[in-house]
Amino acid sequence: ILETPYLNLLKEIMTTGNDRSDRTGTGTKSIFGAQMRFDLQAGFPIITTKKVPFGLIKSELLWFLRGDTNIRFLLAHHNHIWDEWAFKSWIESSDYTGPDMTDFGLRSESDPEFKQVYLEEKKKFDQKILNDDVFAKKYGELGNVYGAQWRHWQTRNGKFIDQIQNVIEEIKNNPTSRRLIVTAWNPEDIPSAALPPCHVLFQFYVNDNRLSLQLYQRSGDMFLGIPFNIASYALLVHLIARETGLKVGDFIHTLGDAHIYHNHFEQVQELLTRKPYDAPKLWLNPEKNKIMDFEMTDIKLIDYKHHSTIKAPVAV
Ligand code: UFP
Repeated sequence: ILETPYLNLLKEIMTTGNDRSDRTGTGTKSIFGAQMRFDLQAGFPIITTKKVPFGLIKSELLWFLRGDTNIRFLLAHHNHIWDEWAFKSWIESSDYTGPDMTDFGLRSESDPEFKQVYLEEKKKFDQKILNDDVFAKKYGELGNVYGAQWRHWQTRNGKFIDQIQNVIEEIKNNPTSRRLIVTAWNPEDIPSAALPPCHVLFQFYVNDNRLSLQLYQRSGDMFLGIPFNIASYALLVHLIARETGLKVGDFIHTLGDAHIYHNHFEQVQELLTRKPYDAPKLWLNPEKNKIMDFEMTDIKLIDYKHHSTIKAPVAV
């Protein structure tokens, strides 16, 4: 069963994790330094013991790979995972004249009346991003997030580095290289980043015509974030393998602080009572060979059998 390393790591953290306070004030059980390995030949490692929304994973990864840092593309694909960051800069701007939205995240959790007002404002914001070019340019932009660091990392002399293009070239021309690295961690940008990159750096390795990838993730929310991250990077390996003419190898997921939030304990226990299904297979449109040509409909999961969704609060 492909997801066994994930289930085992959940168990390990529940039984041996350190009780720790954290930035969000929620509290976690956490361990430092953990690794999961998934053989991508054996299937696609999306978690089956709960439903993981693969559509959101696809559109987010395509967005990163386009070097896009504006939420408009995501909204056009009904993906709202990055909205709050853009919305925050809008409500803090002098152009915003609507109701007070200070601390909208926390307040909408504890105050149902405020939540309605917030959802209304958020909807208006999303519509405006989609329909108004000037507004989208000004307030849909997230700045130096993954797409920017991967595809147009700015250098001291004002030039740009396309790490993805470079690594693809290197994989093709110099497959035994030990320098096949893409980094999202740009120390210069960290102080101003709303959320410093969680997936910090990844490295490729080619052996026997198979492409493997190891990711270093500094911080992992084991219940909510990690199932997304696993599927996203597994998909990335498949896409880069397609463009470089290789088969897929392993995805190795290395974690710094691997944690389970206190308010996810019950959900984790529930998940661990479930029997995993066989992993699905990934289908990529055989007519496409370049990552930039892939669209949503060119990527599909075949036979994704899964248990039902388990809801859990997001720590912000
Ligand atoms: N987190 C993930 N995966 C991600 C992502 C965030 O697990 O892709 F963007 C979680 C990890 C942590 C929180 O619980 O979000 C980020 O908080 P911090 O910056 O304090 O580590």
